[in-house]
Amino acid sequence: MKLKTIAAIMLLVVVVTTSCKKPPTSVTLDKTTATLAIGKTLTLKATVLPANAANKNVTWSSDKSEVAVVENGKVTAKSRGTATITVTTEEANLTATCVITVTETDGPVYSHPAEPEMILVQGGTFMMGCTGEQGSSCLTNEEPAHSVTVESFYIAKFEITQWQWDTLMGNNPSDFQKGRNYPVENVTWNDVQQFISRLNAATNKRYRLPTEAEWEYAARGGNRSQGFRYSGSNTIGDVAWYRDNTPSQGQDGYGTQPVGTKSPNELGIYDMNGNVIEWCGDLYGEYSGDAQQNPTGPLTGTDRVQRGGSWGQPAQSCRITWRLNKYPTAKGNNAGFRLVLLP
Ligand SMILES: [Ca+2]
Repeated sequence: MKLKTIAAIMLLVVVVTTSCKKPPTSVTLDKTTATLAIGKTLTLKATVLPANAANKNVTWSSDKSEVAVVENGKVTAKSRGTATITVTTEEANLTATCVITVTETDGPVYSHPAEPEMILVQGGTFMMGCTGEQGSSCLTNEEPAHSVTVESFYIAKFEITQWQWDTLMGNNPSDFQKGRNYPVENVTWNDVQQFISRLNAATNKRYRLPTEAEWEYAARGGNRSQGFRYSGSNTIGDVAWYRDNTPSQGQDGYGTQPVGTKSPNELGIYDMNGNVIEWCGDLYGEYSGDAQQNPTGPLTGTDRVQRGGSWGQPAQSCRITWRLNKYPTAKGNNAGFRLVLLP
């Protein structure tokens, strides 16, 4: 009788203990988005509930191991791009994810995958417009050269890509849809303002188009300028996709090229000349010879400025001082943009 009682109590204890072991009901990660420079690591923390779950074991995976790998929650950035890290509970198969944006270098803290990688351009004073390295190529709207001072700013290392546009806007207006790292094109100046509004709402930052002066200062290499005719070189083919090195219509490779596939300029900025011509924020106007501080263009007018030339244009139009004016409703498969952010 006594033994039977002990056995019954032991059985009860086993039953009670077993019934306390619950399956996981949720898993969460301490981060849902993160940005990492190549080679850097980040350890994600997974929380499995309830606290007394019988089995809290989890497994980790990356959907793009070429971009980021994960082992026991430790994420290592491998190459530029975006990867989704997923944690899965061993029991019940619950999941949580974190989107990792991998950048080439450290810079501002990015919180949205559509945010471009930025390069700091230290402020300074330069001669804007037709200066000596342009020889006799200048048109009248590049004259007179005049002294301009700009504050420090960040500028996107690359033209905004089709993937960045699609991630934020949910569409891809581009004519040349050949891959995620091709620049977005076929966007009007007004379309770009919508992209910027949405990006600023999502990030609580103040991205905008570069002023024409910021664009030219950055194209010239800022305070590291070596005085090149094109952005980063006197040999255009080293730094730019333009008419003479872009395959003809009907051939493979006609149109835009992936961003960042030519050499960068003195500041590490790519494709300032060629690939897509780039919208600037300013209204278009004639230059004056007066020295200016942080100019933002004329107060009145109709057209907006485009800079840098494109894959379809000759070397003459892919010089750092060449200017074009377009209606803000104009678009074409040679025109895109990059963004600026103040520190
Ligand atoms: Ca360009």
